[in-house]
Amino acid sequence: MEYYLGLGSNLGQREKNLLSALKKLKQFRISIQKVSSIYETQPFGDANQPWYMNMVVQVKTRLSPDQLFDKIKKIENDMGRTLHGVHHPRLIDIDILFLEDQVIHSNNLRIPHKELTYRNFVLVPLLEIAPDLIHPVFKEKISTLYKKCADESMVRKIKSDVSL
Ligand code: PH2
Ligand code: MG
Ligand code: MG
Repeated sequence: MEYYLGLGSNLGQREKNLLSALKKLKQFRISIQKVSSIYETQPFGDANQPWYMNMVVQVKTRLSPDQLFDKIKKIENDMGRTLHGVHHPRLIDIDILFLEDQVIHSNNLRIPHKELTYRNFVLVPLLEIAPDLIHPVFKEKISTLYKKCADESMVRKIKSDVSL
């Protein structure tokens, strides 16, 4: 199954944290197919926290959404993330953005990610690797959703050609 994941870090060595998370995903035999550039991004929501590094990746795995979510929590905990509040600064945050054209609402999972269409820090990197991906709820391409997005927070490319 093909997923898109969003990664973010705003504590410690942010770029390194993103890369270690990718490594750990691979260790769980989650195959990384496409990676965006790394972007430095203004905090969305609570402004009173450090700026983030964000990126998105396309991965392939046989894991179900619940199984993948479980691995993601393991990676986040492993990497020393202790606080799970919504807007706490974090060493690493990995969010499931899409699973193909599926729409899933369960207790701990909501796919597509509920807030992705409001957020430049997700849409800009997604635009880079999946401009024509159609959001299964809004039935619009990422490129269209980005044009319609009212978010004015800053996103700037820090590093392209991220090697795996
Ligand atoms: N994650 C949040 C809240 N705000 N802002 C940026 N720029 N990047 C993030 O990854 C981010 C955020 C909650 O997960
Ligand atoms: Mg998040
Ligand atoms: Mg999260």
